[in-house]
Amino acid sequence: MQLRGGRTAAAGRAALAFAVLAGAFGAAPAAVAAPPAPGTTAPGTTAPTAPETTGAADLSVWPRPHSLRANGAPVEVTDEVALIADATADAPTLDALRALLREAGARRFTAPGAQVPEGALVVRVGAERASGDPRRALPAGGYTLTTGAEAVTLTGADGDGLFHAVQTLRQLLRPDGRLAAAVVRDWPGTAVRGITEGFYGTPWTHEQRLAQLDFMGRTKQNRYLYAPGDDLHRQARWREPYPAERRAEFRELAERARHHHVTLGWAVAPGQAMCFASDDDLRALTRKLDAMWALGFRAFQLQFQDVSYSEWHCGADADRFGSGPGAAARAQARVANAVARHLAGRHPGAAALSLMPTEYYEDGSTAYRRALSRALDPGVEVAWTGVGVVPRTITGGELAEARQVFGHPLVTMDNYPVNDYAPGRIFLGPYQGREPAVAAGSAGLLANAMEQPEASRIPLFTAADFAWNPRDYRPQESWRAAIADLAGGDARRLEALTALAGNDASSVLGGEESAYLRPLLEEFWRTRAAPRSKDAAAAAQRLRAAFTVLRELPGRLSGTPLAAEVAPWSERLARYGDAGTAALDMLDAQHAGDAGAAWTAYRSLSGQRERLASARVTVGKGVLDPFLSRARKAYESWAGLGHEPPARPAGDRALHLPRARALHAVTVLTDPGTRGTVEVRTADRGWRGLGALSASGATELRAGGAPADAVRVTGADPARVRHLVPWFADAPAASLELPEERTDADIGATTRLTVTLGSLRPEEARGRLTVTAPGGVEVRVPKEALAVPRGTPVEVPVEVTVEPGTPAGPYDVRLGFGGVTRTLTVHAVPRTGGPDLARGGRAGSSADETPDFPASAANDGDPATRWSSPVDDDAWWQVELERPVRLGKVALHWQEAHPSAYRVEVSADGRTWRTAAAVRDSEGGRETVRMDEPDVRHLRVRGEKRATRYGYSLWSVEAYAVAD
Ligand SMILES: [Ca+2]
Repeated sequence: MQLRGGRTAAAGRAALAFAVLAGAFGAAPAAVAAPPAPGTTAPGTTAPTAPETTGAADLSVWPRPHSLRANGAPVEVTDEVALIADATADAPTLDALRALLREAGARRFTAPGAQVPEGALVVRVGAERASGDPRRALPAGGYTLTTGAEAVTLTGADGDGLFHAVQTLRQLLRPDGRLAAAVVRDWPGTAVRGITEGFYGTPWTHEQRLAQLDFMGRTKQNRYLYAPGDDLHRQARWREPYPAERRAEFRELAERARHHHVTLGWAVAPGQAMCFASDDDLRALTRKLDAMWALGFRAFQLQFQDVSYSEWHCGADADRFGSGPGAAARAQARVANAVARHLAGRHPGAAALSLMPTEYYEDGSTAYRRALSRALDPGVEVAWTGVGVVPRTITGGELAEARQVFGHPLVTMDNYPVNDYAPGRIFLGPYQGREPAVAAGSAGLLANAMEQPEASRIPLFTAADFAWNPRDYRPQESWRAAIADLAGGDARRLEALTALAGNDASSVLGGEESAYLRPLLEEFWRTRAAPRSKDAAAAAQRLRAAFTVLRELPGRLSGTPLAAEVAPWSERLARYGDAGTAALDMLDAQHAGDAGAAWTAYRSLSGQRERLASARVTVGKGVLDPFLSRARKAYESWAGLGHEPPARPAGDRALHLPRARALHAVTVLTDPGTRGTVEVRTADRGWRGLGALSASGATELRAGGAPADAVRVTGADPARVRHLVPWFADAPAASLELPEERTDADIGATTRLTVTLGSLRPEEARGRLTVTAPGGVEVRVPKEALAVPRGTPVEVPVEVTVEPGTPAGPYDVRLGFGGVTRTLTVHAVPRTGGPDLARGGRAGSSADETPDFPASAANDGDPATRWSSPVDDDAWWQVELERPVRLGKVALHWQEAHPSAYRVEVSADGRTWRTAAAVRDSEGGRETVRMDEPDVRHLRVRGEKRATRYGYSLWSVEAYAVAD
């Protein structure tokens, strides 16, 4: 599905060639309308959205059945089993059933016609008895299955249905060998459902294709469209027969497909080497299709994605069809119609032919689409991919519109999880974002697979689940089941696959990357402020376990076919697991005060991150690297690297201070094993030794607070001295940060904010958060002494209450901790209330961008309308209120086009204005501006500077009076 501009011969049209391929599809959408289960209404119309799974919580069947309920005690499979089958079930279905019963303990089967022994389990297999009411009949592929009371009964609408029944029965087999007792009534919600092998890249091997058919049988899929992007025998060299070896493989593939009730489809893209008007070329094409039929293909698709509208491959085409999109459509229709007639005459059992049009992903009606709709025979199906090549969502409305535009049944060829357009990515998230109507309204639904066949099974399993039962589809549950299916019952592999899929889950369809890790990481950081707590230990333990799974990923997957195809991703995740573990070791060592171990882990982490930077594949984007970065920053803060003065470029390793300062401690980080001495220079005694370097590489020496003007390391190779960090005793021991320097606070109410404390010394900072507040303002902070770990900021809640009766205006509150103080300016403002006064006012503006965005749209109460100004820094919007008010609050909702600076002006008469508030550094969005302005009849929002290249745009402006 790659965008491969340089590789196609098409010159005229932008050469978008996508290997998005569909097969031909037999049943019309009406054929999948579900019958009512006994006692319920028709699921297609008013069925409940949840499946009927009464008492069946422990029954796990995928794809999710339309109706499933528990039926009492499990069924023992006896030594001898009487298997009574009519002619509906084919040999592979019965073989699969016998194998399953043997696995459950059956040793022999009662011979046909012989007496059934007393107590033997009876298994009946046959066609559903015709019902008098056709609405109660199962659709094609439907089945019922009853296990319980010493009997197992499988009925099918047809042979496909019985095959599906056996797939369900297999999932009722319990670990103890008994069969869970259940009553199932089930049918496919999409008549044709399956996969496309259509990616550019190394096509799957024959063995991989066979295994994929096994998977498809298990998951009740019934269409495999063969359409590899790199198979020339279905593209430029379509006239040539496949080599004998390939033909033999196809025969075997077709045999396996029949075994699994899968229809094998073949897609051909002849457009780059064909004269559309030529009868000879048409005959060559039908000869090739006959040859593919003989090999066992039963469905065909013609692909014209890469056809040029301005270039023909023979003069006859130009004479016959002309040029342009309509001509291309007529030429394609001629070929498709001839092929469809040939198939109908020669191979009446063939599935309906489908055509992949040149405009397969566009929106709406076009000249090409109209011409194709008119010229194409009614029975030919048209393929599309939704609106967009890889659409985030496909809605029933979009499908209905496309079906109307094309005028033919639509085959939805979904470009998920195909990854050939996204180097370095595998898409392992669940299928999602497609409305159930897309399945029900398509003649077929095919998911385009990735180059990695085994890994593809995670998303393909979920797509099969959706196609089978779209209304009850739950992506996350289906996804977990898909991963479990691939793990095949191995718990360690399941854990590994969950991690692999979890860190490769995002795509155009949505899906959150590393969703399982995010809460672990959040909890880890949240609990770190109290590192010795039980919560912190548990959070760290959980995160370490998750990193261990990542480290062990390649090992845990080894020995599976999956291991090789996902090796680049699993190895990269293993490296992240190593790096994550090093990060945890580092943070642990910090808590333990082990500077040497922390420094060693930091170096190790740095090396691992350098190796991670060079990889070509992407995993855990937005989660794993940010964690490592944050851990790294935490160490650098802990070790003081954030305030390390710059080193001199060469020579001795020394630090000269601009003036003598009281020195609290010195941290020196060197390559481990470096020998040397740390010295400080004092005014009275000159250089004196502070201590020897630690062999660990991390040396932390207390300096006693004596004034020093230089620090150096002697006796060591300067290149091995990595960091030289002084900690001063004449600066505050802690930091105190306010969220903002000022805050509005309602008079008579309490305002809550959070301050952040940090230690600026190589040790814990302890003390009380102190407050000095003026009269009328009460500030509450934690009473107890606070301990702020070295290198770990701690957030502390602060409550500010402005007492009733306090005059409006600014009040300075001083907060102190560890020798540092900060001033918080509390703007006491009167409380506001009552209705939005702007709502009833008359709006005006300096100018409106267009009549579609009038000034009145900013006070119309409609959140979807907005005022927009021309591009002008000084543009303004205003409103005349119904009567004068004492204005207390203006609430603005800016669109993306907002000012970076503006003023709120007020006026009593609309002529003389005064500034009520000036806003600097506006970030747009929703902003509240407080004031206390009497006698306001007119209110104006006046821009000063635009934040974007557009004008200003306001969704709404609200005005509130001061409350009494
Ligand atoms: Ca509005």
